[in-house]
Amino acid sequence: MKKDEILDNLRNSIVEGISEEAVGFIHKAIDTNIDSKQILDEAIIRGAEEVGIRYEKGEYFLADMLLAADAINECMNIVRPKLIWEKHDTKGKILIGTPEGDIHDIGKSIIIALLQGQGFEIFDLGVDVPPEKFVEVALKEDPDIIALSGLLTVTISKMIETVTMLKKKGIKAKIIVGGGILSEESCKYIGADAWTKDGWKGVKIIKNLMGDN
Ligand code: B12
Repeated sequence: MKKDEILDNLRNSIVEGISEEAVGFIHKAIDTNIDSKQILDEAIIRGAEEVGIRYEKGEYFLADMLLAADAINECMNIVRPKLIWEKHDTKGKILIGTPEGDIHDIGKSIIIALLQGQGFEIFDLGVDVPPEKFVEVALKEDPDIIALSGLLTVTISKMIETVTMLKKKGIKAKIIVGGGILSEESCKYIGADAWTKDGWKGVKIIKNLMGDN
């Protein structure tokens, strides 16, 4: 099977939510020496985007999205260790989570994998995280960056609450927010230092925030 064919099959099995098939193709992709960045960009991220399009068109329902999410997460578990390119000293500590009320975590697991691949140490608080939890762990771990991921419009108000509380407690870490609902304007309202709706761009921004160009 040609490389393009393997990536197409992988993407399709993700979109169809057939986990065993997706796992089979991801192993095939790795055995064929397809670059892990290419697997992530052309099959996993594009597959996740296609699921979103189908949902928005009314062709997919919640059950379809959950099956696709399972397939994506299984693929991420396999590809994540392959994304670790640099195994030297940690580039910095990042505390990440999806704020309270929001359970979307596909984008978050992708950005975590990208950041770990670049040598960052990650503290993942998971999903549905109350502002108090961000504060508690930020005080304990003293991260360089605090990253909030969110996909629901209502999450913006939780991001505002979280950032306000972090600043009130004197936490000096730079704050980045990420996810499809964000914009320059919402970033300003939230009080974050940066925003993005693109994983690779997010890595670049975080490196800039750390002063590492
Ligand atoms: C999959 C999905 C689900 C799955 C989530 C599974 C999971 N484990 O995550 C399930 C089925 C659970 C779900 C539930 C719901 N969903 Co939903 N879901 C989606 C869907 C189809 C895809 C999201 C996704 O994973 N995209 C792919 C990833 C790769 O993209 P991403 O998250 O944007 O991440 C990228 C970047 O943004 C960036 N990034 C992400 N986070 C971060 C963080 C940082 C710090 C950085 C730097 C970068 C970064 O990196 C990633 C890679 O490039 C979207 C539609 C869409 N087009 O987005 C709807 C969508 C987000 N869901 C929506 C809704 C309404 C819901 C529900 C309320 C539905 C319901 N009626 O119950 C519930 C809410 C549950 C809850 N409380 O959170 C709406 C939100 C509308 C809104 N504006 O508020 C959307 C937009 C669909 C729609 N058009 O209506 N959903």
